[in-house]
Amino acid sequence: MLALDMPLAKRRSRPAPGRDDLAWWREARFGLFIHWGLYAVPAGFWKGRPVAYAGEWIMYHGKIPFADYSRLAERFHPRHWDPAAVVRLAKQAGMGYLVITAKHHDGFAMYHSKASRYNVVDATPWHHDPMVGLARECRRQGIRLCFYYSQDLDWQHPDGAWNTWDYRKEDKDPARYLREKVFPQLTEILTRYGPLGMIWFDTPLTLSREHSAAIRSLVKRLQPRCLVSGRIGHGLGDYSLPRDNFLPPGRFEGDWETCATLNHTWGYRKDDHQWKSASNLITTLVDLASKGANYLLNIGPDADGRVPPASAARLRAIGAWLRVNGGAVRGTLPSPFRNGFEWGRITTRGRTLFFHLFGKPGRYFRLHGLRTRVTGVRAFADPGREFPFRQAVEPATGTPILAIDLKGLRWTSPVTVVAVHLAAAPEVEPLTLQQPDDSVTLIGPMARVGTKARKPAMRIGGSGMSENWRNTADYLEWRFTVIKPGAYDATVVTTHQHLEPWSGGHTLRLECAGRALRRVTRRDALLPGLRSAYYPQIATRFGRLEFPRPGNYTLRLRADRLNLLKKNKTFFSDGGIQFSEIQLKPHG
Ligand code: FHN
Repeated sequence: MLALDMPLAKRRSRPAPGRDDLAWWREARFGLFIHWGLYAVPAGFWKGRPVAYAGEWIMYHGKIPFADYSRLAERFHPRHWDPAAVVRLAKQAGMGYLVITAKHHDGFAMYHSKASRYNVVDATPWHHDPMVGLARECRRQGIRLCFYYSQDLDWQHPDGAWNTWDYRKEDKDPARYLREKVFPQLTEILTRYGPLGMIWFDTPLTLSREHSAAIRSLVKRLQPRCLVSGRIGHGLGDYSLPRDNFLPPGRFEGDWETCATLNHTWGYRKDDHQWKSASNLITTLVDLASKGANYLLNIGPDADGRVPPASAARLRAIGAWLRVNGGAVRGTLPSPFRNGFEWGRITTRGRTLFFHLFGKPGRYFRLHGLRTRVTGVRAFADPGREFPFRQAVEPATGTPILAIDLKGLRWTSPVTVVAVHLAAAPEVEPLTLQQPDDSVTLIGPMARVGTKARKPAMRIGGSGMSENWRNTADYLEWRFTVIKPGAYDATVVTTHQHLEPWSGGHTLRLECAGRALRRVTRRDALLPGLRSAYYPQIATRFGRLEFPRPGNYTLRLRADRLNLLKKNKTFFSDGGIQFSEIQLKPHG
């Protein structure tokens, strides 16, 4: 079964817009995604049988003829759709923008389109354009309205991509599809509903660069300040998107947004009850903010227009947390450190660092690597409560250490924030440092990519993972600081998108401190943690390294033999190693 989960627009290849058009979006950090369409009627089942994968893909995975699928419109009469309540929910959740499907891959317009009668007003007994009320409520309640528009995949139009069960692939003419449907419909949504925050394009699979460029310029001509999502393709978006539900190993560079589900589907499925917990969602929001990414979190209303109560409850729980802690998330900059921490994450605002503690801390909290002078430490939720602190330099390695006495901190689950005020903008040690829990974690974004060939083919992609590791001449190399000498166990962590095959069986060599450890990557363990849900973090134990004295070390990870099986190749993965990190932990 094909599982399409669209990646990238890897890095923004165009300069940031002159005016800061992204300012509102960066400030918001958190938005509501709404997948709503005809697919909510079958809700994941066709002729009584479940059709696997996300609900909005039912037409594709069931290979349902357009003649049959389109009849779902006759049953679309969402009596409970309440745009005021939907926008209120987004506000209660603490979100700053809302992105709703104006047209998804099934080709059905969820607004009154003149360009195609296959739309919610002309084709359903409801005869109602939900976007009119939604736009009005967004204006009234103060939230940015944005439209999702599937510009490439379209299973209704004969020239749209990927419906090859109704229409012959050879007959498809993408230019005609753009001319007859995409351009007219984009013109409609950009001229009828007032100023839009963005058009959220998706799945750029078959359109050429020229096509994507033409789509972009149409948007900018009609609404110059309207943003264009990274999935317009060909690096033409105003910001980047990793794959769905992706959490990066370290900080992103540039502007990013991770879109994510609350359960495992985007469009409503009546059998998907696997809800993420509110704690998981709050922690994920913080994780992404600390890495410089927005979080676009999805709801899939049912065919009656009701938001699943489990979704609403979770969004309200996030909102309750944000009402206290929103100032440490919204409008913040990412952590000055490129890596995350076992204990939590950091966000930044001017001269203040916000330490987001993911678990109840011990009395003495320590942080390695902050060079800037600290002027005060307070509980974010209770600024009257100050905590004593001390800054020192570890003599053997010169590592700056901040120690805070957190006695009296009221820790509230799932994340408690401590504000650390600085005398100047934060400055941190550039090398990877051993952490106070004695671990050292080496992530892709902090590696140097080297090669014995003329030029490395491998790279660390914009989302922080290794890409195109297809040549044994290429390697990854880190410099890092060890404070406590001794024996350490080395683990190499690789990953894969959970619906795609894992690429293992590569013979890797880890060279460090005069030792070489050679292993074949295999599943020795699956590491717990947020990222494992969609990108299982697969640990291969490599054995022991000795660090005889404190100081800086170099570790090189090279491949002696690459196991590049064709069957591991997918639409989005080159079939090679997807390197996540190396962990060094005290032996035993
Ligand atoms: O195929 C779509 C999918 O249905 C959904 O809309 C997601 C949201 O990011 N985008 C595509 C897959 O990545």
